[in-house]
Amino acid sequence: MPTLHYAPGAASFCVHWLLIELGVPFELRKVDLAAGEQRRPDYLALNPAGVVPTLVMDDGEVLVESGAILWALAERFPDGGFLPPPGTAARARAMEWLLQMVNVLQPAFRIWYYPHEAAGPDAGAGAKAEAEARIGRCFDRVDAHLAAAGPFLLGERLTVADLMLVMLCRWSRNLPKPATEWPALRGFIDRMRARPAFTALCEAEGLTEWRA
Ligand SMILES: N[C@@H](CCC(=O)N[C@@H](CS)C(=O)NCC(=O)O)C(=O)O
Repeated sequence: MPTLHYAPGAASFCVHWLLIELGVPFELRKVDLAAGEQRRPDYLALNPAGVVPTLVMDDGEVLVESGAILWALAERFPDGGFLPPPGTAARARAMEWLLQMVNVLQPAFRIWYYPHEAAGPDAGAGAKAEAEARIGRCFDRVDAHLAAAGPFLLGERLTVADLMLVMLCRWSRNLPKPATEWPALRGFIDRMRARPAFTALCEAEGLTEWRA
């Protein structure tokens, strides 16, 4: 069965969630990021970037990058319905939202949590402020979209892009203005957190904050 290398609440969160939603049997292997296990040679052999998630499939195929893994799993298990049919405009829209999340929001969070990486030890405060503003502008756009065309990013259809969005909203819980302060985003988050798979996910990862 597939093995997910994960850390609680990290970028592996959305992949773990999808595996639970799909009802696919899988194994979990925890990577202790604080202890630097992601930089051990055996882990780097799987994921040279030294980050989670890594998903090792039954056939030995190794998948990295959370957005790409979500897409691959949704394709491999199409009955789960987490992507519109191939070749449709809706599927292109799902890719568009997923890439926006991964290209715009996710890097801004990396800068907010690790500002010294982007700006060096002396300019961290400026980088953090800029990242926070960028996250806020992105939440403005997503909130307006959900208010006009929700309840999910693709309207009535839940897709892997929604799982990615919830994970990133969760990461905003320590920001001065977390995602839950945007009204349409709040409604979306509450609907997503009410899913039994979300509760199972938090239990499995030992997460007590930001529950339904
Ligand atoms: N774009 C990557 C980001 C992966 C990533 O940065 N994961 C973080 C945890 S959220 C990590 O493993 N950090 C460990 C490190 O940087 O040493 C993905 O979505 O898979």
